[in-house]
Amino acid sequence: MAIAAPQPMATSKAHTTCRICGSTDLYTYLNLGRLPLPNAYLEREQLDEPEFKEEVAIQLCLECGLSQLTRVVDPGRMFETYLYCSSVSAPFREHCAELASTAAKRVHLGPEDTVLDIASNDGCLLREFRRLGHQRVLGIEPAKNLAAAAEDEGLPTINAFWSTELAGVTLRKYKIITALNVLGHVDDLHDFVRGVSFCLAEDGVFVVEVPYVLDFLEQTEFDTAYHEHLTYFGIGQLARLMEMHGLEVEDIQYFHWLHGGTIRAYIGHAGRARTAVRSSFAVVNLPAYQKFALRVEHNKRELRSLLERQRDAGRTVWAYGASAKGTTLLNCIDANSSLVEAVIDDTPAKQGHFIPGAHIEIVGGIERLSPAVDLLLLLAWNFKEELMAKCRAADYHGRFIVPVPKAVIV
Ligand code: JHZ
Repeated sequence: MAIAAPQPMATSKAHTTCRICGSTDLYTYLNLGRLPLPNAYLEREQLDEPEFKEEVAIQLCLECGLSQLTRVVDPGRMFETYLYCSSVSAPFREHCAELASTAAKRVHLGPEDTVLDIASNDGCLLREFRRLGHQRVLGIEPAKNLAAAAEDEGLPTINAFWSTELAGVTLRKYKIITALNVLGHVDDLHDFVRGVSFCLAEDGVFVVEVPYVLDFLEQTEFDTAYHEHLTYFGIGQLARLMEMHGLEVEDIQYFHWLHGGTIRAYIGHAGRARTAVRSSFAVVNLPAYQKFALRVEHNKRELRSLLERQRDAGRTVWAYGASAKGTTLLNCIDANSSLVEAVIDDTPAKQGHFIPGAHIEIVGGIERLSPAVDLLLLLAWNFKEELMAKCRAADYHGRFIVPVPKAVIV
């Protein structure tokens, strides 16, 4: 099922108020410069064409402590075709299986109940609800290619961006609504959450997962800053957003290994839970943000010089995992194929394309890993155990460069 896309906005616009509390008291603490869109992988014929680039800078709300980008790129441009397939990563598939069973038990999901997944990607999570025997599932996914792939698999998917307006169209109450790695991508958070509040059954649960801003700062995960990630959440900011729409964070879980540190919130209609996580006033500690920015600059320089040393010593460096954060990382250190010759990625749709800005080719999956490679830069460092195990199984005897929290060879 397809629904008309929202009116396209100008290519990008400045964001000058806090996305949650509306304050104009904002302080920019990180500026990574003008970067290309992280998932806009290029065809060979596009390599000579000018590329769209925009500033990636993060500002802190001095009122409520929210971190957000200074500029918003047109979402149609970023998400209507999307090559990132959640199902490629085995650890993420397992995570979805656990989430489905935990959420189903929490609300005693019955055969008549429907599960709604917002930004359902290729159906990675809904597939797990089906496996548990819950037939009634519905995905909302703005990328045409991903919505079509899920539909082909028999997972009903509306090809649209989530909004209060869409919530009115779908006109149902859902016992479980899930939103994994999407809240941070949304410009109008209030519209998004209002729509959820409208569609959530009285005894239902809204399960949200977002990368955790504390890990972003403490682990210097600057590469996870890119145009898609408009907002960087802490628990207080998430709780405050929900409270503004009659919802309440009932429980929080933390997954240290997922995307560099992820929080999962179980949210219900306000007043239901015996204990709830309340938002509190943020203590904004500016020096901590300033030190983070200094560490970012230092780590970028260190990684660049580490790669230069390998090149000068005649060693061959490839990368593994054409992740969105890989695009940020490579562009932040001005890398091209003279520093990193090629990238491997097991996502068929990414293979044969080139990394935006850096123009390094994604040559294929793990089977393409050449025996001549001395070092592999892990651009998906969040899956380092999985990737290293795959390389060993493929008889790789070289070493690995882990770029975050600081560049090391292991
Ligand atoms: P991965 C994505 O970011 C995109 P990315 C998005 N914007 C978001 O919010 C975050 O996730 C949270 C490949 N791979 O998951 C698959 C293999 O080839 O770290 C991916 O291309 N083989 C929605 O893109 C990439 O690595 C494997 O065995 O930074 C991983 O990208 C595994 C495990 C991964 O997210």
